[in-house]
Amino acid sequence: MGMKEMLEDIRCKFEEKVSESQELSQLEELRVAFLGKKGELTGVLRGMGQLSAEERPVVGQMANEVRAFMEGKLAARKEELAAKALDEKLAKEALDVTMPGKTRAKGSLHPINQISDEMKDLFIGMGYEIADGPEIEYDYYNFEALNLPEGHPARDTQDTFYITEKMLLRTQTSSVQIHVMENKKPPIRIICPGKVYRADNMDATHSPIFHQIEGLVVDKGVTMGDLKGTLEVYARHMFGPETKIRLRPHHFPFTEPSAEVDVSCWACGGKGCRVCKGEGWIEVLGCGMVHPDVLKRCGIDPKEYSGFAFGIGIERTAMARFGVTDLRQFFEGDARFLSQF
Ligand code: 2NL
Repeated sequence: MGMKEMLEDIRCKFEEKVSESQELSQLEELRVAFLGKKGELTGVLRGMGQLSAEERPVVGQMANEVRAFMEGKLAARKEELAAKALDEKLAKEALDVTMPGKTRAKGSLHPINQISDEMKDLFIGMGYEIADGPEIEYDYYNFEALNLPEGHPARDTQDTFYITEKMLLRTQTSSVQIHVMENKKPPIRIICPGKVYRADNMDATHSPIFHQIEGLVVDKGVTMGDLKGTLEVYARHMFGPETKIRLRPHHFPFTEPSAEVDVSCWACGGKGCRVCKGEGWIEVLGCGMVHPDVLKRCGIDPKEYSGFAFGIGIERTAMARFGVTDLRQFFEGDARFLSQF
């Protein structure tokens, strides 16, 4: 076969292979196989030395044309394949804007936080500040400072989680109020919301962890009348504007006098119904005038100052407000329960 025929042969073979190629990588292989240093075209050109002086420029020109043709074919096919790849990619990534969207479940505040926030808002509106403190406390701040000395039944290890002999999980947020009284001169007007702990088994009305808000006001000339007026505002805000309150004498070691507070039933207005178990009244909190010994221990002179305090259970209030009969539901985190509030 003469050189011209060989060149034509290479050109034909190359053209066929290029048009059959489906991948950019195949094109690169063809380029190397035909036009590379050890490629077919290069092989033919190497044999040009044997040609006569007349033939050489003719074959040389033809070889150049073949090379130009092949390079042109390569570039054109490359463009075609790139366009094809892009089309495929776009088809694969096409966005169907008519597909239904993925809905995200909307969350809401936990009922305990709703009630707690509502209480905080009310007391902030009356000029109270929010005070915070540790959940792990010294025995002194949880008990001793509140007239609950060693040996007092409230300090029983049956009721309290002890960490060491002198440290425990607070059973009430009164401990925070003791810290405030130690560190600040009256007037004091604070509420202390937070988690408290009791070594109780979980049942429909008990939990080893629950939430409380305690309030404390200490100033010159604070009276039981101020306490009662404050609680009346609280009761109307939480249970409706028609709500009446009733103070029943009680005993707490840290207040004197002490009282338990009932509100008129929000369901029947006091006539007696299932909600108030026929009583017309429902107990909602405990309160009293801060015991002079408690003030004294915090460095506040009870001859100069007096104060009132109260403690409200948040779970219990939330159960009343929302008609929940099993406390455990507040702690289970079942979205079917929580989404109702
Ligand atoms: C309840 C209701 C109460 C207090 C908490 C208190 C705090 C200080 C001084 C005096 Cl620092 N009192 N808190 C007072 C009365 C009731 O909580 O049923 N507790 C067992």
